[in-house]
Amino acid sequence: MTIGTALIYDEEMTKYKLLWVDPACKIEVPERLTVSYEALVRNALADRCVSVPVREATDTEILLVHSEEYLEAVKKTPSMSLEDLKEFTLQYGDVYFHPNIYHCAKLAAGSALQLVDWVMTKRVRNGMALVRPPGHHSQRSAANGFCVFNNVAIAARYAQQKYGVKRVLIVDWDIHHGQGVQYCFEDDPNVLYFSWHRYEHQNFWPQLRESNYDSVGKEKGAGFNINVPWNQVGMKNSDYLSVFCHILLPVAYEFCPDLVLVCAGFDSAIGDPEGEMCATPEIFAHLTHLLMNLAEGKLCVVLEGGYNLTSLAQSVCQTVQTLLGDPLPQLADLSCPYRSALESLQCVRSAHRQYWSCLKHAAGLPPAHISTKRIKSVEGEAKTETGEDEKSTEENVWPEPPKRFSPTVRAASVLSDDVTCPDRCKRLNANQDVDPLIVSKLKDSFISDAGGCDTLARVITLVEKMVQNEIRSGLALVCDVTMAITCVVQHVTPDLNNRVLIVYVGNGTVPDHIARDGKTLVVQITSGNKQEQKSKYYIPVCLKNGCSDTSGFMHAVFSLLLPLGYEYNPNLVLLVRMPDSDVCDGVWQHLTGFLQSFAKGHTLVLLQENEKACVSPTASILLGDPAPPLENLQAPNKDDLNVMETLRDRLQLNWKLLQTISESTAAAVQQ
Ligand code: XS6
Ligand code: ZN
Repeated sequence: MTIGTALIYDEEMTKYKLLWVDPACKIEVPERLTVSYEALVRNALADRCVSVPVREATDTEILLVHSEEYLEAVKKTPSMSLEDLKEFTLQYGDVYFHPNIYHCAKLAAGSALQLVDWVMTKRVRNGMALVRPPGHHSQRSAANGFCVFNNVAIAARYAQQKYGVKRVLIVDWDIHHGQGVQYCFEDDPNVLYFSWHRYEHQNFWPQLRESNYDSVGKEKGAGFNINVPWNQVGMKNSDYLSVFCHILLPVAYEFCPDLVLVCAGFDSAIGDPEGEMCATPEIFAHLTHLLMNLAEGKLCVVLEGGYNLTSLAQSVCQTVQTLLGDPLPQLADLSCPYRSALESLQCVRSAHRQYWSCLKHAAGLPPAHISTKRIKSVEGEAKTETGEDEKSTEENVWPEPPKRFSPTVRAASVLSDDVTCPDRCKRLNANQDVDPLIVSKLKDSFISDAGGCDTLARVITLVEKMVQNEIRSGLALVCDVTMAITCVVQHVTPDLNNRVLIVYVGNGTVPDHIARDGKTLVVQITSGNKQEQKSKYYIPVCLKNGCSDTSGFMHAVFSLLLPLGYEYNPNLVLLVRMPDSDVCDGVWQHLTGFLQSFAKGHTLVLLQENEKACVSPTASILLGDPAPPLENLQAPNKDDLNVMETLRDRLQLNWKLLQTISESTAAAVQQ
């Protein structure tokens, strides 16, 4: 199993800067790199990474994406005078040249290639490259938007060529549209490019018609370019998560990439003067985590923008810490996505529904007012692009992300001696590890049968240690799952702050008092015909062909379970698997992985005693190993889609993250 996270950084890339006055370029400073790296060192994250040296990209590699004329032109810049550099710069938009930028641009592209090399040859599982200049705006024959060579585009082509990688997913979470990446791959069905970006109906830089949602790719590449335009500033965590749950993740899983590259700009974070968005640095921990089980964990993150040095450094740390496998931060108080965000979401889903079976059922476009036409900004309303524009004086302040504490034990198990489980998963033994008080309490309230009691006592001990943050996650084989659930919930919920999310896979009945106690959210995925109970806290998802239906199951995970889990924000996740569930191991592993997003990774998996075969696959995910790829996701069954849509219709009044259409459309549909 490949472990380890690469970190690529070299001070040399701080050794160029703007040499003249240009308001458009003054934010792109060397300190962007130094503060990011220093924060990684200060937080003891750099030390935990494998430090991989940079190298220069060769001409041949640069020519994978750029023209010879352009490369030759850039090659001349190191010997240019200041005046010549200024003039050379003038032919491009929002970029500057410096005698050392060519060298740095070769190192930046080379860093992305080093990362690909180390990940593809399994010397590390994943990694991040801190580079300058950024890449995603640069085009075949043009520098643009601080970018000289298109680092990530070159890396994608290189991976295809050198390693025979077939499908590459590029996720561009920078707040600008990486039009350079789009142009490079728009007719290529083997590279799926996803970008969200500040757009404001084409009033925000680079003000391109082709950054809108209806640029879906060309010819064979139709459907493989996904643009999510943000038409308002101030987007927050719930808007970003909503796009991941309802667009990116289902499509990415259907695409099934062999490698994932991230154009990781952090100008999409709060405090950034360019993006003016409100998502907190912690969101990048989640975005990273949600991508970490694609392509068997092969994830290469490459820095793009990010201009608020505080927010940038915090966001970089959140990303790297997640790559390293630390528990995720909780995202409290996720509010309703903005109406404007929902409109964009709806437009994108509608534009892509003919290309992706996971979006087949998506609604059409919202009412006419969301046109693709540029909406001329009224003076004073939209911000002017003069550089020294009147910025709102209101300071953007946010708390520093809390430290992400890692329990010393990553995963523990309660198993009988005959069941095998990876050694890295700590076994809780009956004698040494159990508090006698717990045993006697259990005896009083629950059971007479001594054998079951011993196991339950160990389970409660495990839960207690999870609550105390001594153990991150756990798994237990129990003879009576229902009894175990009841014990765990009763043990944990007297503390009023505790919320438990129960994910119940398979048929069987969740004890009624739990399904309606209002402190526990139960999501049951099953083949049985569960009565709709019209409850906010008991949500049965009944799949016609049961849990063995991979596509239907994953659809339920993306469109229901993830949004619900994020909004509920539990302190403990109980994942229960019934013997008859028929869920296949791969799907089960991805589910287990996704649930680590919640409750700081405190997941307890309960398996019925005869489910021994899935102990090892489960433990492996709890230990942080990547899940195997899920190939061939088909369109979910039509009846199932209906069931899930009906559920969503009912629940979205209470659970706002389930919404995928804007209010105006919802109103129109109801009429
Ligand atoms: C200054 C306007 C500057 C140029 C933006 C270049 C964006 C580079 C970037 N108020 N406009 N790309 O971060 O991701
Ligand atoms: Zn940017």
